Amino acid sequence: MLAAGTGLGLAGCQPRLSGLFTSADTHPGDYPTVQAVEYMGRLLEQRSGGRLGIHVYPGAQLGNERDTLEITTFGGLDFNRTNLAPLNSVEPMTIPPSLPFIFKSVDHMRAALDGDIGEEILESFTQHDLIGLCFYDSGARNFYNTRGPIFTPDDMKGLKLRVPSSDLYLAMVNALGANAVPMPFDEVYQSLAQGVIDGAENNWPSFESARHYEVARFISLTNHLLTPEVLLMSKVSWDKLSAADQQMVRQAARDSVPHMRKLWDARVASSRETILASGVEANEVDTTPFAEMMKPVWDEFLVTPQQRDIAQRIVKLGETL
Ligand code: GTR
Repeated sequence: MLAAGTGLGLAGCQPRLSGLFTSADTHPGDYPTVQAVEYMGRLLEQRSGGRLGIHVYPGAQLGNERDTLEITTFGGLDFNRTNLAPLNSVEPMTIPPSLPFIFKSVDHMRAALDGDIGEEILESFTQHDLIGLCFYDSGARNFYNTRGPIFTPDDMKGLKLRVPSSDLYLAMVNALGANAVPMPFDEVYQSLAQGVIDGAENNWPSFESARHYEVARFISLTNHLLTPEVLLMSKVSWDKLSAADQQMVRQAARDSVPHMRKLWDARVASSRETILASGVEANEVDTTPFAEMMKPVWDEFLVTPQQRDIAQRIVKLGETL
């Protein structure tokens, strides 16, 4: 009944059972995003009397986020958990929550995405044949590298820093004086180890679980981005569901968010501890000059009135917190 039979011949893809949705994630099986979608699958199983469930393919085994997004768009995958960054070039409404320094804190990010702002962004995916179901936390991203601590933008000059495939990230890193190198997430460890790049930027759990910290021994706490994760469903799969099942899917996704946040907060703490215990040098950063340098980047990427409206509302909401 679901997208069964869309047979793409994906390597490693098990035969699709009726009622068992497929989902892709770039992270390993114990990562909070994977665990959250599996939890959602268990909710669906309970609520549908065993009729519906989700099989998550973790560890980028079905491809990097750009590839799996494309597969999801034409129905070869039912669900996809990705970051908003690879969607920046697809949907302009993903730009505001991806802007450097737009969120003051995790609470600010959660408040924005739990309300109307989040709903409007999720809605914007429909025109791309994707159903936006919910946002998950991705914490704050920091720069890390193999060379030395970053205290000021000057310290970034000439560093080759990996960014996800997003023009916004590229512009951000280049504006700070480093050389941005777009690259899929699963290639970063090797590129760091081989010296192809000097560093990257990510949250504590990704820095830890992808083992980047084993090579990049300096992390500078710039907290420059809190770009969230998103759970998307293929519209092809969605359209095959009854209205009642669509509602059940939406609700199960929503109900997985508080669970994810608990897992997330615990994972941030444990990843941070593992990294610091391994001797990685972490330094605090006065982010004022970094944020200043992002003004032209905001102007360049906030193009439409809708984008500017969302960005303004996010900033305003931050002032009330
Ligand atoms: C992580 C995110 C992944 C991926 C990765 C990246 O924080 O959870 O989905 O986008 O960053 O930088 O490519």
